[in-house]
Amino acid sequence: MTILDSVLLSLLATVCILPYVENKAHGTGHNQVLMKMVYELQKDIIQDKQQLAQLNALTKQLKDEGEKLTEENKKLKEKIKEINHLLHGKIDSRPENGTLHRAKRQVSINGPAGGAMYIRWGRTTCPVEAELVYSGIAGGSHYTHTGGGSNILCMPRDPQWGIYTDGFQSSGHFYGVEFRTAANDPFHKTNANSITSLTPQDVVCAACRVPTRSSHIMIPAHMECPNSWSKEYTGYLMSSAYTHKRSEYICVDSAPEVDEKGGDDKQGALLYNVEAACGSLPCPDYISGRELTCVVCTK
Ligand SMILES: [Ca+2]
Repeated sequence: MTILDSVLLSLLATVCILPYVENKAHGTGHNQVLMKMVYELQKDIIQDKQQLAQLNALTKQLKDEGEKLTEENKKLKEKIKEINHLLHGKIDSRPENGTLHRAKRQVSINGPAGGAMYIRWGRTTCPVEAELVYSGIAGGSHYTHTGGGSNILCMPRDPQWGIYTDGFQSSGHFYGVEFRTAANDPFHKTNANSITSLTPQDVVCAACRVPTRSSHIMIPAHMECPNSWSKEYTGYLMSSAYTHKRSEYICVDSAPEVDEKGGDDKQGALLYNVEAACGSLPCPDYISGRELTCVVCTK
């Protein structure tokens, strides 16, 4: 018997049975009324008990479902933790881990990774939208040597040496680059400290990066970029002399700077303007003897 049952029975005794005992002299009719009241109360008690049992069952069901959900939630959290752990493990175990972390760090410092890269020959600065990676002086193979690299490199001014043996032991020699312009010199002298001839000035250079664009192209014989491309700089095509040894063609800025200490004639790699020569080149669109232009574009 529950507490509720006890309370109800006590109430029944107080309200119904005791008055019945006290008043039984009043006759059978009154007795029947009292019995009916007791019957009704018993019916109510039974109904209440049934409802209570239903409520208890429902409460238990809800509790069980709640516990089940908590358990599933816990398992789900553990699974997510496990996946995160695996992902980090995979990234960390990749061989280029160091590069990745450096790239991530770079992204947080300089914005998105990537960006177009080019060398601006003849200048130590980059155009407005580009950032300077480093500036230096051009270097390549001696104009009389048959071997060595044909490309021209932008050399930092402060070399960092590894293990070395002073004196020449190897057959690979590397030189600075000088201008060799002639009467046909097409360059502006606005950045050239009032000199009249670029010969025999050293050629400076700047490594430039455009963080907001990812492609770059040097277009020979053009001074404008295609639609939707951005012009980085225009200039003139230069290379070694045809009587010398081969080197690559580079686009030298139309208003080159001169290096303060670069005015002496020291030979080395030499750069000449490149003139169009008719034949396989489609003339008369190309005109024989004209200095070829160039433009560097990014997108
Ligand atoms: Ca010419």
